[in-house]
Amino acid sequence: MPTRRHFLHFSALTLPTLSGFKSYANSLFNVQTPKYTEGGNKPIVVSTWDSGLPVNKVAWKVLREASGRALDAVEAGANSIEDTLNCCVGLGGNPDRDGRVTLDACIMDEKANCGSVAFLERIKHPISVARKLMETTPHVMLVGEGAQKFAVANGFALESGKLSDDAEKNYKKWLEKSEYKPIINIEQQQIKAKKKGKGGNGPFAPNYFEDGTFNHDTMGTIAMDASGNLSGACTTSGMGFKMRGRVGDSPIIGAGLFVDNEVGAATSSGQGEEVIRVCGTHLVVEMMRMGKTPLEACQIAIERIVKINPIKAKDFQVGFIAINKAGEYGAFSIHKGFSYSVTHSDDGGKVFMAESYFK
Ligand code: SD4
Repeated sequence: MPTRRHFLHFSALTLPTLSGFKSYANSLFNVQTPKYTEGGNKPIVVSTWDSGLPVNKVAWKVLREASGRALDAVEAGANSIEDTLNCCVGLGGNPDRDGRVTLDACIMDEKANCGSVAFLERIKHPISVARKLMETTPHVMLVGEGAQKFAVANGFALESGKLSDDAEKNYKKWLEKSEYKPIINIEQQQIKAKKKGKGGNGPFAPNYFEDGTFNHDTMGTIAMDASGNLSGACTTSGMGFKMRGRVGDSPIIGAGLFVDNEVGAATSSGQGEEVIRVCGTHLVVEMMRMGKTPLEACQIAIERIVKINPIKAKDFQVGFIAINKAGEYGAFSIHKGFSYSVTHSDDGGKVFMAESYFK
């Protein structure tokens, strides 16, 4: 069962409720677990979540051309979801606890060029700002006001900062229960608050939304083009109702995204703090360098996270996806429910359910 909320951008037009959205999503996509990875897929694009399927579709238009570049493909894919209304990517996403949407994104190409923006406000396409930074400056990362200034100086429009209707509604609902003051050892209290949807409205961000789904849904996209070159992009509004200024793994090279053109690429979604702790996607790629398949490499990285605190891991989600130079792909998550989208032909792609540590 996909548990994603990205489909709100479809539901805004056609579906009034989350349950309606879920059954709509199920009827659209054949969610399944692959028995094995398939080799030799080139070009290929893989994205986090079932909402990655339309993202892949956009990326595929670039990749299916002999001269199509993976970097252009992942940027176009990221732009497409940044343009849609959804909870977790782009300016329509859920705000921080101060009611402001702050965006994180990064991009990396086959030559280890990388660009990243974090805590960026009122700019529609953070992934393109990250690419601009990568291609026109000696820097890798810009944050906050400086990132916004750079974006505007490079022709990106400064948007109004007004919340989307969905985000406004979600924020008001969150405010009803929010506790703004930091609580020491809140994680322990969250573990005790086992009841899904109840725990976590502390100083950081709720682990779960009211409907019981995990609070995160970043778009990570990794691709290999017809020339065999790899690139990746990761874009998000981060965890909903996060502390102001909080930055997750998504804009951090080696955490939310890593590409090594000799080996493979990986990206992540989930509770960023836990991914940062183990340099998650760098770990996945290094495991592939040592000969592990993408699936095995993702599993090893998840096990590394769980091992740090197996009790705490029961209450947060992290998922990794990876591809290697042979065109194999794989994914693994801590909990059930992490879907991912794979496209390597004109057939429209497929959604798979990742295997998970907790069954
Ligand atoms: C974060 N990893 O900000 C990102 C968010 C994510 O789903 O996946 N959100 O920690």
